[in-house]
Amino acid sequence: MKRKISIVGVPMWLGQTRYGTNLGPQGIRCAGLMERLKGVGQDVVDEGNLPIGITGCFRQSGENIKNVKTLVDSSEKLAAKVSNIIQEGRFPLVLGGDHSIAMGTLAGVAKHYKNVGVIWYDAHADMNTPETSPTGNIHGMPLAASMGLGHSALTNIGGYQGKVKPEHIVLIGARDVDKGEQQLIEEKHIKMYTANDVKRLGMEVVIAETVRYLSERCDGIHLSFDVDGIDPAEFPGVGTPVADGLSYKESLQAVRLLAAAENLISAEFVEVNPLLDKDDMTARLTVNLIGALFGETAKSKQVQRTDRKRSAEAI
Ligand code: NNH
Ligand code: MN
Ligand code: MN
Ligand code: MN
Repeated sequence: MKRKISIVGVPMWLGQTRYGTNLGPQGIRCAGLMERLKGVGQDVVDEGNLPIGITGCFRQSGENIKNVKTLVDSSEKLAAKVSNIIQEGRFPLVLGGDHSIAMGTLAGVAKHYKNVGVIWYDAHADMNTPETSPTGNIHGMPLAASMGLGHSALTNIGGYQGKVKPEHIVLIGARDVDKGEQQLIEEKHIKMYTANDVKRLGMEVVIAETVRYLSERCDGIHLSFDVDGIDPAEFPGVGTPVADGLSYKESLQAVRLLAAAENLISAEFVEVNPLLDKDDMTARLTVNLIGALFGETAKSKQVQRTDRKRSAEAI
């Protein structure tokens, strides 16, 4: 599908404790993102990184939550940016940064869509509150906050509460879910395909069911893609690796299937940490995933390679 894409990078890392996810947007760009999206004929502009101006390091308040103020400030900026992009009739492609940025993305998207559907592709459920979080890291809380649960500073981002309804969420790839999160998933009947479910059912079935489920209930679908959903053997550049993950191949299949979804309205790719990466593997494969989400196929990649070779020969 042709979409008018606006890229925005969010160099944020204070949603967790390992420096480096702030370098994610640049790592993904340097792995060739623009060239690849243009190569499949997409109208794409790169709006650069959000000026979020992190000055300090970690700060822990009295409560079990870290860096609230910094995260709220940057999320407000991101929410406004994403909302503007949608207002202009364009598709926001947000590059993280850690997963806390999803609070801002969703606050911007949900201004325009009353019933936004969310695909949360992740090893984790990110549904903690300060009461249930084992770490106090906000990147483990954005989905709860977007549902209106947790710290009031987070739930009120964008100036309103309840961006996403629990019945409009589908978790894919989960395999490290904390106790409080598991309770919430059961209590709210949140749809979840664990990494094992995906192995059992096959990704094609999972995505088909997910798109059908969300299309019946929602006016648009947002893809929140945490790259730690993929097995760390293939995606080593992440701060919280969890074994027995989804394969890169399955993930490529997932985004290829989503490329055809007309009601896909926004996407974010988060948690790439270039400092933990091996030979830029994670960044490069993330570009493959984004390319595929916007129409790259095995065939189109082949054509692009040949074209590049020809123009190199011409010089
Ligand atoms: N559940 C843990 C926490 O809340 C880990 C979250 N880490 C993530 N989430 N990377 O995607 O701290
Ligand atoms: Mn996450
Ligand atoms: Mn995760
Ligand atoms: Mn855990």
